[in-house]
Amino acid sequence: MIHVLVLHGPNLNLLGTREPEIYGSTTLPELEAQVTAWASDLGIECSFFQSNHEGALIDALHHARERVDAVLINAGAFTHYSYALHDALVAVDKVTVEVHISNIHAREDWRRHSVISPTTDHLVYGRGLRGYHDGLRRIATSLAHRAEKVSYGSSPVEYGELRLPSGEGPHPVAVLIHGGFWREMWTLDLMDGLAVSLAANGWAAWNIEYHRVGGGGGWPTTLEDVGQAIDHLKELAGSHRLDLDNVAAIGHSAGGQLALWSASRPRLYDEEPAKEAPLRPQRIVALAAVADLALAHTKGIGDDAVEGLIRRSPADGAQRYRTASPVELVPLGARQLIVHGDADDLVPIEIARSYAEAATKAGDEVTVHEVPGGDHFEVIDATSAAWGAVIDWLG
Ligand code: CA2
Repeated sequence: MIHVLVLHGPNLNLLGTREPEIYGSTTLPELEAQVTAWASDLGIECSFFQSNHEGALIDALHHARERVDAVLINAGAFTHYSYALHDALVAVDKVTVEVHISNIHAREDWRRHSVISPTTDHLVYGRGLRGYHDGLRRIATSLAHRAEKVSYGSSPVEYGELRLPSGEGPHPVAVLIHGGFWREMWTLDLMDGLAVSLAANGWAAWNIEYHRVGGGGGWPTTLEDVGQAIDHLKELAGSHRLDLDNVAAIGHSAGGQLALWSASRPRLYDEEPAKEAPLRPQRIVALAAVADLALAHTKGIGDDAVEGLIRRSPADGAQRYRTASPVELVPLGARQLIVHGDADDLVPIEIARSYAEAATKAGDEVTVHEVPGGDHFEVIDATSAAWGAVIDWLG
């Protein structure tokens, strides 16, 4: 059993009583009950502490030092200026995930900056209360199987996390590409459960981050990052005994678009610098994927998320779709498994069905696995039957 201290900073005792448009209407005791339930599914036991006083939070951290395995902290407004909390987190030296309910990047300028982030292992923000669940999953998976963080480019977001299976290798490689409608607040932790499961099933899991919209991403940067991250496997193959003849890209939602795209890797624009032969995954798993950008755009999915990615101008809009939308790139020349819940209300299953039909017609070998009653996130739940079907297909 993993023990986690959940710390709530100033004013969070008021949760659910004011500003519901920002923080929701769940009270702190209700949140703690929900967190306890999520934790127990992840094999975690939580203790909770809330204070409006900086020193009391620091004392709680000191006290927890010998008693817990990890810390999940919403430091409230102390986040933005408490160097004392920063130092306490360094001293306690546990796996730590920082969580914020609201999108601190889309509010007052002073909320954008966290002085405790440099000490924490991961930051989750803007996901509402679900952020506490995702933070706990991050803790459970990083304690279950520590990942090696590897940069594939010069920007801080150009990195991936590599987990190797046991055994000598050479290991088949699964590239994991997270979703979140290409937007900045969604990060690679979404795929942590799948990464641990893949490594336990004999795969080297390369879970990648990339520039997202709001943080310098969008066409073509987001696509270039994914290409660069996959090509970086060539640098890692020798030292980590990777089998580059057996690479599968597994993407969820917007990451599904990126995974399908990676099998084709068309030139994005006329002046694109020539690169050595790109590494193209031989197999693709598209989970609840946005496989058709034009159709997704017409349906307005994710609050016009496609518009954010494509940043269309009348002159080059069509060209951008042609280079990025999987349905326009078929045949991809890779074997594909398309997994989609028929109750997905974020990316409707119709997108998967029409894409699979087009890819098959163009000559690709495509297997479709529909998940009865499955929603948008079931397909990235490592304990789901849908994920079991993916592991079987990978073989
Ligand atoms: O988004 C978050 O979770 C925050 O950490 C919450 C902090 C805020 O200072 C951070 O910038 C972001 C404070 C929460 C204030 O909580 C209230 C809750 C209900 C009513 C009034 C305040």
